[in-house]
Amino acid sequence: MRTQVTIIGGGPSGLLLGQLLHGAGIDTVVLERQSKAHVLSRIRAGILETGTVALMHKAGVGQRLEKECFRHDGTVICHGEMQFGVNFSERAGKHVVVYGQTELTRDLYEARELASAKTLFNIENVTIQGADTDTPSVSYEQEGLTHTIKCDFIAGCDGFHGVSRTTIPAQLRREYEKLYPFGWLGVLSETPPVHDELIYAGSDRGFALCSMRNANLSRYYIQCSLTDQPEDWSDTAFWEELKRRIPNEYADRLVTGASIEKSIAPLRSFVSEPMRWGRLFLCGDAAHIVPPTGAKGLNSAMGDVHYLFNGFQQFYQEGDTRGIDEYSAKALARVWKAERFSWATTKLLHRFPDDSDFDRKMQQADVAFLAENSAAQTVFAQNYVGLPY
Ligand code: RFL
Ligand code: PHB
Repeated sequence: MRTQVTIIGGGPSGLLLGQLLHGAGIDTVVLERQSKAHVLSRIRAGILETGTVALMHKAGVGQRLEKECFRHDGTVICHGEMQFGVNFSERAGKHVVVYGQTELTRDLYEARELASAKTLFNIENVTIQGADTDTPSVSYEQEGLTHTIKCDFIAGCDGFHGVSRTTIPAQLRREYEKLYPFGWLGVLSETPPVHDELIYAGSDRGFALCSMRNANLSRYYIQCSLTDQPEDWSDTAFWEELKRRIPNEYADRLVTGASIEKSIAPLRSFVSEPMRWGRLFLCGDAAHIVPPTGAKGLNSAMGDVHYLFNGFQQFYQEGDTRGIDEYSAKALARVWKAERFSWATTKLLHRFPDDSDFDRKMQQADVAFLAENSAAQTVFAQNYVGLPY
């Protein structure tokens, strides 16, 4: 088989890149290790920057999003009983929208099918050959048979645990990592959200986040120990702990119900540089991970897609390699700022087990400063709505 761009990974990065390339008349094959049902059952990000929404429109897949998303002009931040709002529209001139990653992924799969673009599911043992030559290829196994795709370029959109990053020789790669001493326990429930904006809450018992998917679907998170398992937390225990971490005003009106999904995610900051080796380009979680506190994971992945698509388009339409040559540096410049914001917001609101009394006072002073200072709120809002591409 032959294609122009082989895309490894059928998550949001691979699918959006594929759709944009299709629109530009560039042929792709997407290789996905899981089944489509499995990919669509993963509950992940919920907040989209306006840049991400614009990319969905550019790819021609923005109609349902436009109709069903919820516009958020600000968020609530709390510490104990202290709370304040940060208004994104006033401070940064932009808003964000609530639209689940699951829905975005579903829209992209539908569009890919409509376009009759090739996606292979349940494929195994993907390997990349000749990435540093002019004749790269990708091999994979399906139903016991090995197949090879020859191509011009390979987009490694296969997430943190994929094969693309580690195909780059270790001596050419530099990895930066920070592990956090806690995770997030997330619950999805068919209950109305407690508030019409997200609530980011720091407390002496640890962090909590009240988020949502729609008027009758709520997403809540609490900081938990890395040794906890989802089964350790009954629904009742989860709701009780959440209520203890948010101001009484919200705890009193929280509507609880049975969880329909419950999972724990560890928190990690990670960047692998560079994001290119020859004709292999890393994109999204394959190259970088953030703790979810700033809602930057999916949105940073989409930023990469923007730069990579422009590079490929310039190459195929104008024979100009400048875009692909600059891809890694441009994507990393934006990624590191999202890393900084996610790390800073995590530090601002979580309870770190080793924190001294002094560290706790510093954290409280940071939150108080943000509550009182309009310049600090502007900086927060500009980062939250997404830095320009
Ligand atoms: P994905 O979504 O991980 O997609 C990668 C795809 O590649 C496939 N794959 C392979 N396919 C073929 N061969 C291989 N060898 C392969 N190895 C892997 C995988 O099956 C998968 O389908 O990466 P992508 O597209 O870059 O998208 C990034 C986003 O998914 C990610 O940044 C966010 O979801 C991060 N994230 C969150 N971000 C937020 O902004 N808010 C959140 O609340 C939030 N929650 C989360 C998250 C990530 C999580 N992970 C990765 C464990 C919760 C979790 C649990
Ligand atoms: C979510 O709704 O899943 C969500 C929202 C905001 C975040 C993280 C997760 O910062």
